[in-house]
Amino acid sequence: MQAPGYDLNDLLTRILKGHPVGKQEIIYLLRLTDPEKIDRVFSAARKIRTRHFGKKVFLYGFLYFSTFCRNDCRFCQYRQSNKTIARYRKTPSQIIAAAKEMADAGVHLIDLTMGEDPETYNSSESEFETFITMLKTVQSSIDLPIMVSPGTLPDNILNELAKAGITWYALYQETHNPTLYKSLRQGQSFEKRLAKKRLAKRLGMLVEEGILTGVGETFQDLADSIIWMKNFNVDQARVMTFVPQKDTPMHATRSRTSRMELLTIAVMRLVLRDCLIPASLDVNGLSGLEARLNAGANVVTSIVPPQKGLAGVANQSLDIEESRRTLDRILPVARNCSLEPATIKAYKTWTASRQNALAGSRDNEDRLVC
Ligand code: SAM
Ligand code: MD0
Ligand code: SF4
Repeated sequence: MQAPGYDLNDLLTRILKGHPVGKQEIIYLLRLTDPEKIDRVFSAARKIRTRHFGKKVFLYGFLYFSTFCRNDCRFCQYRQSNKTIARYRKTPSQIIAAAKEMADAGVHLIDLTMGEDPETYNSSESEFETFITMLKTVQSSIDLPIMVSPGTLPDNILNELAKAGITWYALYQETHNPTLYKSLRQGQSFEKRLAKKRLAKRLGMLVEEGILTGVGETFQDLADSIIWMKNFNVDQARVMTFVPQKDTPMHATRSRTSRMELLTIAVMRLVLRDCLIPASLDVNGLSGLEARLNAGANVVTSIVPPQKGLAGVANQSLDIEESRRTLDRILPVARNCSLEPATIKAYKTWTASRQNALAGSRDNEDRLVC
């Protein structure tokens, strides 16, 4: 179906005044192709970012500590059927050393990510205890908020993480179209993945949602995802361009520029407003950072220290050993976009007030139910 036409200036003026953005309007914005019009969308997105975050940008250190995985996502190089890739599992002391190094360099958060490592997922519950002990040790050695991206943890383990004070749970749906999801995350339940996010939120954790572009989604699918994120009230909303991986079922998929990712970042900013939105270094490395920040992102993610044998996700090695995913290289780019790193205190204040608001709305819901 053809989306209705709108007057772009009128639409952006209404959005800047705080009017909610409807699905057809989202689709209209996502379909824009005229570079001059797209620039106007980016400019409106930056205005909304400035309203909520001023000139401050947040910086996330990324630590992919085990690249073993029991799953078979068709888009991912770490899928278990890929026997050609070199994998690693970092020891707790290696993880702590890398986390400390990034904390000392000045990041605001450490994102601890793993595949659904069979050593943790397919054995007894005590293996999750090893994972939790590692998290607690990192927590006590760095005094920064922690994000975990460990896949679909059992409910009781998620509960333990919340009790331990882990701030963020990241679990990306990739798409909110159940049919497309089924073809991407083969053999994994769409509903179960959503339910984990609901549980994390009920437990008081902040939740990051994420989608991919270039995997066969329609404009309608992208709009549905953005609306899903709005209704869920996600705390951080990510979009990344799919990077085709050799030796995977999607290796021959046409590789895309980041145009759709950039426009989606901007539209997310217009719709989700005070949500955190990452500019990931994982897709196009340092050279893709400026465009993502200028589209309205306010967090730089996938900052990885060199010489530790650590990998990225969408790109296994891009810019890591060349020390191009470090603060020394990132901050000049951010400053070029008129952005300055926030203080650690400002980041902690943001996460704490978001968690307090979440607790407040939960109390209200409980009262309504009673
Ligand atoms: N194993 C955990 C999971 O899947 O939830 C944690 C890893 S998760 C942070 C990896 C994310 O990177 C995926 O959810 C997907 O959004 C993204 N990703 C994976 N392969 C990609 C690719 N080839 N191109 C772009 N993004 C990719
Ligand atoms: C990133 N490579 O920030 C990481 C990853 C996982 N929470 C994040 C996709 O781009
Ligand atoms: Fe495993 Fe995560 Fe990759 Fe899927 S996206 S194959 S769950 S590491």
